[in-house]
Amino acid sequence: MVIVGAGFAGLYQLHRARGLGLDAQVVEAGGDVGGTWYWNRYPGARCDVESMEYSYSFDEALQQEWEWTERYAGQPEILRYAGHVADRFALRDGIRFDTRVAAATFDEDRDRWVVDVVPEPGTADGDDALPASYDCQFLVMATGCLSSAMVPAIPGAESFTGATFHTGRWPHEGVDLTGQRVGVIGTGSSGIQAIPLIAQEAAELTVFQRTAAYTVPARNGPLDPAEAAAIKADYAALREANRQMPVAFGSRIARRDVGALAVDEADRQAEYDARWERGGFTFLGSFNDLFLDRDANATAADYVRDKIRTLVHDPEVAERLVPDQVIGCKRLCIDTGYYDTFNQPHVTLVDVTETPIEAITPTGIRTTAGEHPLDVIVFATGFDAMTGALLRIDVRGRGGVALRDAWAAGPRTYLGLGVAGFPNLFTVTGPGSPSVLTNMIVSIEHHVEWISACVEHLRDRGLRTIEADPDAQEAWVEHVNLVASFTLFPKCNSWYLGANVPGKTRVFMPLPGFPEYRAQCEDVAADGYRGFALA
Ligand code: N01
Repeated sequence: MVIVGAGFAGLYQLHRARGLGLDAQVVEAGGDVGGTWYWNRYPGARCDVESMEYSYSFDEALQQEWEWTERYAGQPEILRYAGHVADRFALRDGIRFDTRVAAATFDEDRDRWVVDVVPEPGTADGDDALPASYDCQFLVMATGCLSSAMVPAIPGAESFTGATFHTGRWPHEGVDLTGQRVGVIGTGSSGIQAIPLIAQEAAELTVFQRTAAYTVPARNGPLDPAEAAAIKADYAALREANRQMPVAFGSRIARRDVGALAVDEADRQAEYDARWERGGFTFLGSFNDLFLDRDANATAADYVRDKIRTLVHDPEVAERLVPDQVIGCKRLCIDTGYYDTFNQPHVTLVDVTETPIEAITPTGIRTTAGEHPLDVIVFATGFDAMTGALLRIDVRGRGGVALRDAWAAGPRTYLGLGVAGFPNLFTVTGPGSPSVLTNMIVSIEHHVEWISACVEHLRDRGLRTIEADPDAQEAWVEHVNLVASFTLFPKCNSWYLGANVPGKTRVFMPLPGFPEYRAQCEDVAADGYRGFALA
């Protein structure tokens, strides 16, 4: 088995593959394990799922021994955790670092994949003794949903004489922004986490905002040891309760099972107040129809808009920060001190919808309203999500068909796990599975366990290949679209739809609802892998 990526998906897949006695090799572009947490080292990078829930559940001793220090773990701590897992399960010798998978070709005569690798640009040229390609029966794409960083094509970018950084490719040694004039483009989760900390260092900070985002306070702080101990006393119960949640986390603060408009104004306000004070995603669990009903959703959106007007002192700046789309349609952001940052005299907000960016010049960014002189530009402009990392690899299935061509009109998978015409290729948290709408580690564990059981099933029966049936795949794509159409998710230009990448076909990629999905996957497996051809 070749596994592409040594993030949380690749690490666990390697562990399970070895448990099955497979000869498994991970190929990783980064210099160490950790995936998204290896690359995203920007100031303030922190998980938006609480640390006691954003961690592996597959090993009781592991979850008992690891001690998280904060309610929401920061990037360095999560990276340490990934390293600990790699060491504890002796995984490092199965991982080839600083190496990128360039191509993967299915050899139909032998029913095997040939995986070509190249040294990651910017790293040492690689060890000549190591193979330039791997030959394998199973290919697992553990490539991550948000790993293909996107820098917008802005005219003149190459002329800028200062430094530029993307949040998702932040230098390991850090960046000293003290006394610098810094411009940040982008106000999604990454920008919203980085901006308050960049403001602490920079002499001047200019934030270029295209779409105002909704953000709620994280209320991060030290993890209460008593709370951690109580969870550890029956960790399995919390894990299973989370698997019953549509988003696979947050079961400790249950969603209120009533519609937002079924209660009176005072009750509604009290619910939002309580969850705003508690902090985090539970805000969107205030009522059971916030993702389903526009009017219900508007009550939550209005609540946050009012908060922004209270928190930001300058009314004009506040209005620019007030979002107008459905709340939760783009992923809700979780912040520490974001709105207060705009009360500081050295911080300027530029709305690039009102005054679009015309060009990057040698000395700054020029909008239609004038030039903003800058020493540093930070791109917090996100990722070619869900398909970007897969399609960057030249994957060719039966008949030499390229995955890029098969997905020209948007990604098509069966269960988000298999692709018709690409036998024995598995996608971990692929498009068409709940993935980014859930706690990623829960989804990763589920997929890795499903894939591992599937491989065992084939081996036990002397079978060589498994391949999604084209009809089952089409029915699955329709199912995902149908489920999404009942929600408010497709109602705005989000990266869930690919709307942030110019020219990308707009298809809603993740499937809302983890428990139903999990049941469907189990049912498919129990029914002899219904919808797959086994040979
Ligand atoms: O990326 P984004 P991100 N000119 O795509 C703007 C996860 N994550 O890295 O909205 C000007 O959300 C773009 O504007 P618009 C999480 O799942 C989690 O912040 O497209 N602006 C937007 O404001 C998250 O959702 C955590 O109009 C341009 C921003 O750049 C996902 O990663 C932390 C532009 C991109 O926002 C991605 O988050 C960080 C242009 N040409 C990330 N192009 C936590 O766990 C883009 N933008 C907390």
